[in-house]
Parts: sequence; structure tokens; C-alpha cells
Amino acid sequence: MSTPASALSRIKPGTEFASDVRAGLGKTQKELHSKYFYDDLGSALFEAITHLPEYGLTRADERLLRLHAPGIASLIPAQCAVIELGSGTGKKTRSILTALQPPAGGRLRFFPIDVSADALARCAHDLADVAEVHPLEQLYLDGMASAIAERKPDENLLVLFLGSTIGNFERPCAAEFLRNLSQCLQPGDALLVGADLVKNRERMLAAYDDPTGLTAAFNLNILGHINRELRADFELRNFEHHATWNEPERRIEMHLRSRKAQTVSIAEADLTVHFEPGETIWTESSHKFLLPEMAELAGQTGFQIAAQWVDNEWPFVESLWTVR
Ligand code: AVI
Repeated sequence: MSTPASALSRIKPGTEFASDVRAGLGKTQKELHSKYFYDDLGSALFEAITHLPEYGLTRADERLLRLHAPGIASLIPAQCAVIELGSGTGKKTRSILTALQPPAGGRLRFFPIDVSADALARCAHDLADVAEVHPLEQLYLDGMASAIAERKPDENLLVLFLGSTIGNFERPCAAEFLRNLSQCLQPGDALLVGADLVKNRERMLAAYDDPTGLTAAFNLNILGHINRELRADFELRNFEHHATWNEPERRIEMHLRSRKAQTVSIAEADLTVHFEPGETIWTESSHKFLLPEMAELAGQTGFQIAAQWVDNEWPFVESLWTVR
């Protein structure tokens, strides 16, 4: 099972969870950070979402990697190690690793970074035939530092940041994160970033409000997660899933809308919260990109575009950047 979006800052301690919940629900527009979707049930629900006919994002990402792995590999220096941010089990990474096999005798080194020990263990097991796997159970930038400390002389790095995880960052935060990343790298190193593109509004909305109700369950589970971990009494049936397209910001926003006036208590956060009927909690932004935006973003953050591949069925780009 993959451990996806927002794993960047997914941090375990209950105290941080409690203080984030307290801060988020104390705002005028109540909000919860999307990293709190991903407890075991939330991760299972996300995995199920990736199989929905309406959610083409993950399939487009996998298709592009499968089809273009040799083309991507041809642009990467021969002496190279691979780092993946939020690898999960590394399922979609196999094609790239296979295409990057070093000349006879050498063994490709792969550093998957993830916060899920289980996903990393499976990744190490499943990809052992194509790479020497060095799992790093860390946050993204900490994991980057650990992997870079292992860099061999004359070795280049290819960093993978797939699945449009970048879209779950606020745009300024995405730029800041990418800038930090480029500063960790050297000329000759590369970043392959997957980003979901703006497409027909109905198609985007259906991907985040599927008729099966999986995305609704995924969204509501954030309240279940708070109930379980922070001894809260959210009544999940008293909230409904709401997904909307914010045109100026080019993002899907997910909210949980209160069906009635209600008060909820969250013991571990020492908090009682009141909801008006129709009031929402904003739980996720999923930014969508325009193709020209990729070059702009690369330019602003210390990279330049080397090549890009766009899926025909589901507008999604795999963008290969090199360090300037
Ligand atoms: C993980 N991330 C890229 C997903 C997305 O599309 O933003 C999370 C998700 N939220 C609802 N469905 C899937």
C-alpha cells in the first residue's frame, strides 16, 4: 500500500496532532491538515481510490512511467543513485529502476523515503531484484539528507517525487519545498516530478466525489482518526463530504460540511468545538497545474526542465528537471 501525499510532514506524536487539530478548528474557516487522513484505514481507503474508474491520476502516473522509463533513463547520467520521496511500496518505481540498470557488474542504489515502516519493508523486499534498496523511514528532507550523506564520489542523484503529491502543498509551500530540494542537490542531479494537469471540471470533480462514495469515506475518516487518537466524539453521520473546484486557485478543495448545529469535544486536545448547520471543515487542497507552469516552477526553484511526458488519456505530466 502506498503512503502518499503530505507524508512530507506526517509526524506521529499525539501532542502535535492535538495541537494541530486545536489550531485548525480554532480558525474562522475551520481546517484539518490532510496529512491526518493517513492512518491505516485512511491509507487503505486511498489505495482503493486509486482503483476508481473516476480517479485516473494514479493510472496516468504509472502508465507514463511504464511507457517512458527508457526515455527518462537515457537523460540520466550512467553513474546514478535514485531517491524517492514518499515511495510507499515502490510499486510504480520498478519500471524506472529497471531502465536505469548500470553497466554489467554494477548495482543500482535506491533510497526510498517514507514514514511507513511496513511500506518500506515491502518496498525493500519487492525491489531487491532490481536495486540495492536502502529504506529511510524519515520525513522527506531528513531522508534526503541521509541519502545524500551516502553519495559516492562522481555519483549523480535522481530524485523521484511522483503521484502529484506536490499538488497537496499550497503553491508557495510547494515552491519553498522544491527550492530546499534543489539546494540539497548538485549540478547533474535530476528531479522527476509528477503533476496532475487542469482538465475538464466535471472530470476533476468526479475524481474527488465518486459515486461509490470512497472519497467521501476517505474524507470522513479524518474525523474517525481524531475520534480514535484524540478521544473525540465526532458523529461521522452528522457530516457530509463536499468537493469543489476553485477556479482562480486551480485546485479541488475537499470539505466536511456539518449537517446540523452540533458541538464536538476532543478530549486530548482539551477542546470543545461548535458547528453551525452548513459550516465546513476544509480538509484538503489538490492543486492542478498548467503545462507552462511547470517550467516557471522549475525556474523559480533552481531547476530547469530537461523533458516532459504527458498522458493522452488523463492529462498528467511527468516532468524531468535538472539542477541549474
Ligand atoms: C495523494 N494525493 C495526490 C491525492 C490527490 O489526488 O490529491 C489524495 C486524494 N484526495 C482525494 N483523493 C485522492
